[in-house]
Amino acid sequence: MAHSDLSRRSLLKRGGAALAGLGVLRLAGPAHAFGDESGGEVVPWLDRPEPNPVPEVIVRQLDWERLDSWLTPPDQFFVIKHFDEPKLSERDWRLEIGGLVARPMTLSLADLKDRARQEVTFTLECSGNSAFPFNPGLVGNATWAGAPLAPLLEEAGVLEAGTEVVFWGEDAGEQTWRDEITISERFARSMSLADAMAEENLLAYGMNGGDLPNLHGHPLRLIAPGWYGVANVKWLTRIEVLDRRYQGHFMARDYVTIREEERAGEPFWTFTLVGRDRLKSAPARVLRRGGRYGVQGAAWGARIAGVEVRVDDGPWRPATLTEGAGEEFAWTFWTFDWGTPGPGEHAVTSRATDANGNVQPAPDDPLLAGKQTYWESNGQITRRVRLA
Ligand SMILES: Nc1nc2c(c(=O)[nH]1)N[C@H]1C(S)=C(S)[C@@H](COP(=O)(O)O)O[C@H]1N2
Ligand SMILES: [Mo]
Repeated sequence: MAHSDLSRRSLLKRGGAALAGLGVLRLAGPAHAFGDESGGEVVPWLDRPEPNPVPEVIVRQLDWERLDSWLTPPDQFFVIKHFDEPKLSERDWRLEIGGLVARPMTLSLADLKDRARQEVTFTLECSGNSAFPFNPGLVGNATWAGAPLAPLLEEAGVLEAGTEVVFWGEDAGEQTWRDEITISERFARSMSLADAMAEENLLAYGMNGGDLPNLHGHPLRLIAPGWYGVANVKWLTRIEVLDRRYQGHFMARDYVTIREEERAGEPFWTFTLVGRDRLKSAPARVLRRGGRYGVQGAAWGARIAGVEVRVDDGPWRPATLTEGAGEEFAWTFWTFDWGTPGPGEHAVTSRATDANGNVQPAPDDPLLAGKQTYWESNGQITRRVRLA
């Protein structure tokens, strides 16, 4: 028996999503990404990113001071890879859909491109972004194009026992478990069947109007809007339906948030999967135009209702939302009129509020202060600048 109620619901919703997708397609361009606050001279931050100690994992990062287009060009889009990247030939590559399905499938890239094409503009953030002084730029925004995942799972006919969907990459590397087992493990992540069936999930072969570049998962990756980067499996070759959680390295060891909480006056430790995006913002750069200063930045991780900026220990003052305001999955750019502050060194902090009234936490918020692992570091970001 198939999950027919899930199927019907996602069929109903899909038509609307496809239309909405057309509405959000924008062309990359340096023009007015931040409204009419654009232009002027960048005043560099005093705090410079530290040298990247893991260049084989963090291959590329966003340079905030150069941020001038709402869609991030692929050659400026951050790259994270845990293993050597595979080079897959489009001709020989196949996607398998198997496990607890009535009709296992093998699809070529042409098969996928023959299906209805759907687009979504989604800001991808690595959950480790800004956790260290060397990685402030693990975030980018792109319009992804591909075949929606839900109809494929419907066609494969997920059996009643199927509850979890695993996405396998072709890349693999050595992992040691319990100090005793050393094996070659493929990159893989899973999510619940209900999460996998979300109408916005894509088997993506396109990025910003072009093909998916190799470092971003060519020829096919999962795009799961609203989920941290790690869920968006690159170099996808197999989708498998299981009747239990998948517990590979990137589900059960890495990308697990360990947090100390206090319950009844006692320390209490929790271990949770790094899953959905968290509300976040960052000041991108300070601009001087004539004698006036402005701060530009971005906010993402939820539908953004507002952004405020604080200079030094001053009051929080509202910024103006510009490009992307109202988007569900893409970042919103904002701009803050700083006026004519005096010369000297200043600290600039931003905080975002989402459509449900949640506020981006301060770094000393208990939720963040008790966190022992570095993933999901969505605390407010402070940058320092010296004005002439
Ligand atoms: N197959 C595979 N998929 C992967 C990864 C990987 O190492 N291998 N890294 C994940 C992580 S942790 C992130 S943050 C994103 C980064 O996507 P990008 O390199 O396209 O920006 O890819 C995810 N998908
Ligand atoms: Mo990541």
